[in-house]
Amino acid sequence: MLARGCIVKSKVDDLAIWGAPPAFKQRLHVGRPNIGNREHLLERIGDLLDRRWLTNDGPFLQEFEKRISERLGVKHCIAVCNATVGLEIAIKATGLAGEVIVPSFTFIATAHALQWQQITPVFCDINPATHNLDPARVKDLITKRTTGIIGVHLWGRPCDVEALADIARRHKLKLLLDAAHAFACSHNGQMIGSFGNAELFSFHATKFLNTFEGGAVVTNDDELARKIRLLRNFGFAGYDIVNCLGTNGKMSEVSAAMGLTSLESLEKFVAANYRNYIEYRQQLADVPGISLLTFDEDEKCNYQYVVLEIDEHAMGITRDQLDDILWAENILSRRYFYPGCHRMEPYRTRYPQASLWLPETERLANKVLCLPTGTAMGSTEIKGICQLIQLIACESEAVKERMLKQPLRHNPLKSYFE
Ligand code: T4K
Repeated sequence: MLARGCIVKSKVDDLAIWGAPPAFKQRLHVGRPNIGNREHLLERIGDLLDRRWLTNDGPFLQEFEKRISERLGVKHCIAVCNATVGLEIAIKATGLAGEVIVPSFTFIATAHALQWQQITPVFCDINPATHNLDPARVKDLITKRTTGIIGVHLWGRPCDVEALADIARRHKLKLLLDAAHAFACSHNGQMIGSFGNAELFSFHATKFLNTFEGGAVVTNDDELARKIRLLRNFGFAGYDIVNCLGTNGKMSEVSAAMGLTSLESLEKFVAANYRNYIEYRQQLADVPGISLLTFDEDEKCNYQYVVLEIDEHAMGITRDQLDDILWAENILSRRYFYPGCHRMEPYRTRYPQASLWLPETERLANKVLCLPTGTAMGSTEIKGICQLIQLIACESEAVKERMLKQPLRHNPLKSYFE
């Protein structure tokens, strides 16, 4: 259902941050789930209840894994309960230990999956043009304790897999790719999923294709796939044989049913995201201080994130001021991935100097703002959001001055639930 009904604002006094009614009655979320065909989902749920087979390598899970492998052209897909556990399993299966090089400009799960296993995440700076790991900086961070690199395809845009693979090969390191954002995206015509030793997708509710909670590890390596399957199921190698330390990383049948239903609508979800992206791009093109992250249209892409970079000098107000103003209007923009993993615990305490070697991460974490997209968003909402941003940019001097004088009315804790 679309969140119709937008109050058009034409002057600074109309802004909800000073107490006027918000532009949107219903809150607009960055991570509003896409829902496929309900009847198909409910039919599948009926089937699994009739079968009384709810989890543990059930028929829906097997079908889901097969569909993903075929779609991506990768030999093995091992579906998991969420991408964080999938990453932990992939890390263990590839034998990572000691130190692993990761970006700090990513969701905290990338770093936590390492630290959870007492492996040190070594934070590396990014290339500001791509928002992804800078291979030149990766090289500088390799020590005797380094065993691997985890690249992240942030926003679904591929990281420099060739350069990272080259470094990994030369230094005998493993390469994992956190592809949580990159399902159904390609790089040089090849689907993301068969790069590095293994890649990892998230199918969390907020991802453009969801299984409620869920994820998948994909690889072309037979032996690695065998290990990952073992680790996903407590280490069971047979009916009552456990021969290694495993965990419970299984995806349930109801999640796989949602996954199969979501896959049926994948093209529709991508089309909605693409339409939204084009509308934002057109309507924000001339706003001073705002640049919209673009995608390579020659590649396959899911367009699931609408990412702005705010230049506060050109726009006249800061990213955080814009974020506060939008929230008051019921537009729940997100400062992903502020402030960077290195400024979150336990890393902030352990590596208090990290910001010194992460200048680009620091800069970007203070500039990025994500806007709502997905099938819950239509032209009316996007037009309303863009008109507001245009108004704020045009009147930035007045807005800034008034923000200094007048305390904010809305809840600064930014809860989703009123
Ligand atoms: N690697 C990377 C690079 C990742 O980005 C992620 C996850 C992972 C690894 C780990 O994947 P998983 O283990 O989660 O499979 C959200 C997601 O929870 C997280 O999966 C995702 N990345 C991250 C980028 O976004 P939060 O903390 O921002 O979620 P939350 O609860 O604030 O929700 C976001 C927005 O979506 C809110 O406005 C509320 C709305 N929402 C959320 C849910 C769950 C809905 O409208 N409906 C819903 O059902 O992390």
